[in-house]
Amino acid sequence: MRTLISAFMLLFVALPVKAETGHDLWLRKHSANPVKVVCSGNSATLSIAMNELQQGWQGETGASIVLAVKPDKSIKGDGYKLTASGVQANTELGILYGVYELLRRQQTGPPVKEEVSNPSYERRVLNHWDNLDGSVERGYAGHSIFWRSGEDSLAVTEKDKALWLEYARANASIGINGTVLNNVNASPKILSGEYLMRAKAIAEALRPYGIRSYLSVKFSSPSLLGGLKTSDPLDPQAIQWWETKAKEIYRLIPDFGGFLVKANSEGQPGPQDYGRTHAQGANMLADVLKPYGGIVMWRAFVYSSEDKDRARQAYAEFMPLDGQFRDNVIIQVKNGPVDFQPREPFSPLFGGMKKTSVMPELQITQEYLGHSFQLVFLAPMWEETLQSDTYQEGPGSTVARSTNGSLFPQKYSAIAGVANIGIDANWCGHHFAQANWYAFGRLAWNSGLTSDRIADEWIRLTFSPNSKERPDALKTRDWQEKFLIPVKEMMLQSREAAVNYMMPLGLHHIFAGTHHYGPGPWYAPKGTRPDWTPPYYHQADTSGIGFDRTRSGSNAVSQYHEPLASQFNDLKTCPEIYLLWFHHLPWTYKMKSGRTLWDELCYHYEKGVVQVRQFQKVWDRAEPYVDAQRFSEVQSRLRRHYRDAQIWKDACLLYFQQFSRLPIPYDVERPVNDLEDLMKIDLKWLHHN
Ligand code: GCW
Repeated sequence: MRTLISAFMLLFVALPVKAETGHDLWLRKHSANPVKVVCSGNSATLSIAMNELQQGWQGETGASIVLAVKPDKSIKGDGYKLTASGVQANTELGILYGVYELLRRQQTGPPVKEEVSNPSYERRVLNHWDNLDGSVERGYAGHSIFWRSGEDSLAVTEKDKALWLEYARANASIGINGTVLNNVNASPKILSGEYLMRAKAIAEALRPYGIRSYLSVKFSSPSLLGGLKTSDPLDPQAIQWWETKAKEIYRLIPDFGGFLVKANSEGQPGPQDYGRTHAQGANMLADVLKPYGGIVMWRAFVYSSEDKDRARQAYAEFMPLDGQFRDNVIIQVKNGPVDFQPREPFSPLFGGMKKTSVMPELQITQEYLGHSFQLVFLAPMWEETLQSDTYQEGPGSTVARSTNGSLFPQKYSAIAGVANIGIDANWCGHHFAQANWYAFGRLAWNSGLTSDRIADEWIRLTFSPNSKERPDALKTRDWQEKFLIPVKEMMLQSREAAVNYMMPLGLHHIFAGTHHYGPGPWYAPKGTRPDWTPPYYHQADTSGIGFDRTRSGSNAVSQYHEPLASQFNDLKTCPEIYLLWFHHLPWTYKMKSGRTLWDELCYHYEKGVVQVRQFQKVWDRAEPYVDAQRFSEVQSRLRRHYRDAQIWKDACLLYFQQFSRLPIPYDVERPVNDLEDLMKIDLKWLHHN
């Protein structure tokens, strides 16, 4: 008998977990228990809500759930109330969000009490940097899900529609309610009749899930597409061109959200080409969209090669315009003052403007954080930004509160994330990159969520064993101890690990070439704009390293409110994580640890590499709990991740050592690559990617 039992148990343990491509994201199918759903209305959105409950109910068999669209003062916007009997909301979309939360709770705990959940930001928008030929700028998960090249580029197929529905469902399940369908480096063609027809088809697929469509527009479209002599925002004909265009768009897409504009930035046209300000340009478009309830998300990502500090420029240019923007304009600001680096202090434009709505732009796609080759969970980075105190209205004026309408009345509040989505089977290239899409949605809904909670939910939803396939034990303690806890810990450490092996202690933008993947602190080909080369940012020489942004340097510190300005300015109080962002220091500068700056740098690079090596072990140990396909795909990427972390460390230490002229501490592992070789391959990184 005993042999029989052990043979039987062996069978269970050896049973392979069914291969998964990752396409189901955090919405993997589970066999549902029967449930009775009573709903107070009838619409496409409510049908989805009912259907989701019936397909996914994990609660008590035969339970009865009431979905009630009924006003309640404690519920705001598309928020919802969960009660013992079901979901209540002011809007149908609120019901749908409540249903997704209910189902999520059934899989992840904690149990549902009577509770209200309201969104932190009213507009929770993905930005797709998708080009009309199907390529995706800074996309690492295959081609666009919206656009393609070739003869059938504009035909809307059943396959397209099915994919857009899946995309809409995934977004709605985490509260995302808007999407910009094309790249901010916009082609004027997006506003042509044929492309608008395709946008209409996409908008129709997304609508029942509560996702509004938006478009990025090129400011010079009246001339480029309309053949007008000028696109001057004050020119009556140019204005009329936009008015006619808006009318056409709203006829096709009645709930169209509005425009996203990258103007006078990195070669894009803008109002300044006609001697007008950002406010004049944005307001013209805002007036055009106003009758339809549309908004303009106007980006503040501007910098010119003339200024000696790129980090100061967006603030310098936009602050004088505070108060001049219409109430349906929102200034869209990247989380840091430079450009989505592994770590930046928050942009001083948060907490700067008081009479203008400002929205954060986060980058979900890992342009500067290892593309889809490296496992980097970004929630800790976003949490760091959103919880940073701007001191705009005294202590407690976090970036989140200074942008979500809590500190000043704003007609609209919004947050954007640059999408990491493509047509790869698993949507995001790396299975763990799905967690970043998930985290963006969850934080946009509730900016107070912790990274720990988000990771916990995501792992349970994405990897928890299906009870039909695995014995119960694997679902509970064993699974939690051997899978959930170590994998979560790996995710939570992964961003700091990336900072360590790429750019510790406030270093930034030391990537090779234009691909922003591998290291290139040396990269400065003749004729390249200095602000597009790493030496501009690290300023390393024999006297030391770092960018002096103190009062005696570029004075970028003065753009922050007190006490931050003085804190960043003063070496004694500047947090070491931002040290070389704000200060240029000698190699022998003494750190809080008692080590020299040079030694401390070496230890950070070393630590990052060791952390990734450890991630490999965590994952290998997790093998029994993951299906073979996802296991081996992640395993193989972690191998590359480790090799590339090693390259980062060797490249940076050997390059900077030429200036520090100091030995690498002997308890740090020796570099295994030669600097000369690494410098030769820097451009080839491009071909790897
Ligand atoms: O980070 C930089 C990217 C560009 C991008 C730009 C922007 C869409 O390297 O590819 O262009 O930012 O945000 O506009």
